[in-house]
Amino acid sequence: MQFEFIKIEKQVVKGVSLIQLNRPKELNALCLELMEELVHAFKLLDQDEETRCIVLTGNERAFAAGADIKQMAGRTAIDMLKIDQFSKWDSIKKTKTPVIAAVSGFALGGGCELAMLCDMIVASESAQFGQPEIKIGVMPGAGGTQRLTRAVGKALAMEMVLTGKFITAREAWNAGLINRVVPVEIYLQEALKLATQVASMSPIASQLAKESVLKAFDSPLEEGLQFERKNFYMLFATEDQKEGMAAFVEKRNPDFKGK
Ligand code: DAK
Repeated sequence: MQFEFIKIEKQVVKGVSLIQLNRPKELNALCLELMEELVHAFKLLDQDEETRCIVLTGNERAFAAGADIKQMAGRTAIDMLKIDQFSKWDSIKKTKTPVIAAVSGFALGGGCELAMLCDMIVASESAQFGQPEIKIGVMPGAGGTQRLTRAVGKALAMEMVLTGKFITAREAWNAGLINRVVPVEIYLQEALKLATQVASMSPIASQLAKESVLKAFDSPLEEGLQFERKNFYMLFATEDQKEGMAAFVEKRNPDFKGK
């Protein structure tokens, strides 16, 4: 598939593939076509055995300034229902490979929601996060009221959602929304460094660990613990478990094969 609104680079560093949103003039506004491409890209990389971690980025000025307002402006509720954008977001959510967002500049509306859909967020000092949908007469529709609230708590989430206030990378870090704030010159490098670390682990263990952490968001504790236990047991059926533990005993680095 040819991509117009995104770029993909496989194995940008060992085990890591990069997806870059590429509508710079529109601040990477998430038009339908871009979202379609993004769905394909995630599926492609999720099936690629060499890709053990994915980094999703934009550019220095914008990660993404939200869904494309110009494209959405004239739509009716029935149009929205028929287009069913949610299936695209749901498909991206199913990515098993760990995903790190490398965010600089604007991460607004759907852009903030897309970053929150990722498993970790590395931000540049110039990053700004916000859910400004209220200012255009709507509200967040792709997880902004749920994931943001779980990450930063009710007080800040309510203020951001009801006033459209942006928060800086530093504030986002203090609130627990993101993992790192680094100078703008190195935010992508830093995300790739973190991704390399993730990619050096057993990919099966990473996938099941990711799945288990995400389970904590939508299940009662006992159910989550049972889920975790099953995944834990399952890893003892892998060669990577044997390799990882043998490497520890033999005082060498493990060579995980994803088997
Ligand atoms: N959509 C379309 N175009 C956008 C855009 C957007 N969200 N954001 C920026 N642009 C365009 C601008 O129109 C401008 O284009 P030209 O006028 O040059 O043609 C260009 O990008 C540069 O923007 P500005 O000239 O405005 O640049 P400034 O530095 O002055 O301002 C800004 C930057 C980010 C503060 C400003 O552009 C802005 O406020 N943008 C809108 C931010 C926003 O409200 N975002 C939330 C959109 S609503 C759903 C899933 C998700 C969503 C909905 C449904 N489903 C699953 C159903 C999400 C909804 C949203 O995200």
